[in-house]
Amino acid sequence: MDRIYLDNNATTVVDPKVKQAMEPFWLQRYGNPNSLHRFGTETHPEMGVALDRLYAGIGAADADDVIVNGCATEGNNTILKAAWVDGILEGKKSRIVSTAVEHPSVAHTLDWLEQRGVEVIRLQPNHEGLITPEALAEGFDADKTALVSIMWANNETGIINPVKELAEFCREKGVPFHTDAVQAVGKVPVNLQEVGADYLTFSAHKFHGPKGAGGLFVRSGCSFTPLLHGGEQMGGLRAGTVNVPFFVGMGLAMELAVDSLHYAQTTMATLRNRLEDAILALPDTMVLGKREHRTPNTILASFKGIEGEAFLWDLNQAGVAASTGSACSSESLEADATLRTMVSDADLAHTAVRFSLSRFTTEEEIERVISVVEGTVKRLRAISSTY
Ligand code: C6P
Repeated sequence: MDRIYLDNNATTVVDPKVKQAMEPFWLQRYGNPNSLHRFGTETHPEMGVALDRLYAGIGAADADDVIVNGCATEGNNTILKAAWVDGILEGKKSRIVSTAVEHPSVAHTLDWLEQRGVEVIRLQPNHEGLITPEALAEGFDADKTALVSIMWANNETGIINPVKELAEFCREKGVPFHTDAVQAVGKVPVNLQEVGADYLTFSAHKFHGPKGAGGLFVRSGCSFTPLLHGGEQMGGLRAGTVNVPFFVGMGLAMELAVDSLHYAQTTMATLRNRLEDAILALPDTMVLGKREHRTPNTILASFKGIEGEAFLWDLNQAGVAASTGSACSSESLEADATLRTMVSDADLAHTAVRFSLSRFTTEEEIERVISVVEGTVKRLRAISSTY
């Protein structure tokens, strides 16, 4: 039985073209790019191409910085801690404004900063799961705020925030704006010429690149304090020997993701909708967030009377991989943050399952998942004590 992978918000398969592009940098061209001999310098052309692809992929201008790093968790930590160092420790500001539904790499960093005296405001999404400019504006104090950090698209629901308007609001107030765009790249256009974010994070393994590679955009003229000090790599903005194969792979993965945007928003969305319609055709089910507000690959569905973990177990037995929410909280039995915020019924929040597609998901796979889901729901409800 072939396995079916519908957990692409956790990570994605590496595109074979990406794997191939990384290949020469393991055994042949393994030099340190900072070395002056040929082993080092022969890595430069592909690294240059990769960087160009990253700039083009997110619409960064030449004067901006795109810092290649280890993952989005690193990018998010870097920016939040830089805001603490630059804006807060120096006594100019006291506050970071974010949301109650950020990924743990933002949420737990904010908790850590809070324990060190930073005032953290966590905005609640509205009934549609969106963080609106009105919610941001309410009680906003530009004099106190060192940074606003609001995710572009939520990893659990796929809900897309109005980042253009949020960034504009911050620009008008003169407060820097960061967005975690991990779940946006390759699913919606991410163009920093149009969206005036000052900082943006992304992660290669969410768009068919390698795990352990990410990027941090810093707009020209915005203040920046590196997290890692040491060598002069990345122009001194992120010390540490550059991981050349991952760098090259991420660049190509970005280009392929952007080239596939139309496919993602049409064919992939159609497959997602087919699965979603089949789920909603079952009694007592719901999907969080309006379709038009979501990334084209994500469904967070609730099945009354069925524990999310039990559902996943059964799906797994049938060869289907999904998740109950974000992969890094999957060992916790607590309903996750996004769900607790959006669903008032605690029982319903425990029944959620996330299905996330990729551009490699096929129609046959979706048809098989539908029949597995239908069978699983019937069986688990028959033995449920709450249904
Ligand atoms: N979310 C999920 O199952 P890393 O792994 O550091 O490259 O990415 C972290 C990260 C940051 N922001 C968002 C919005 C994310 O979705 C993730 C990764 C996965 O939802 C794994 S926990």
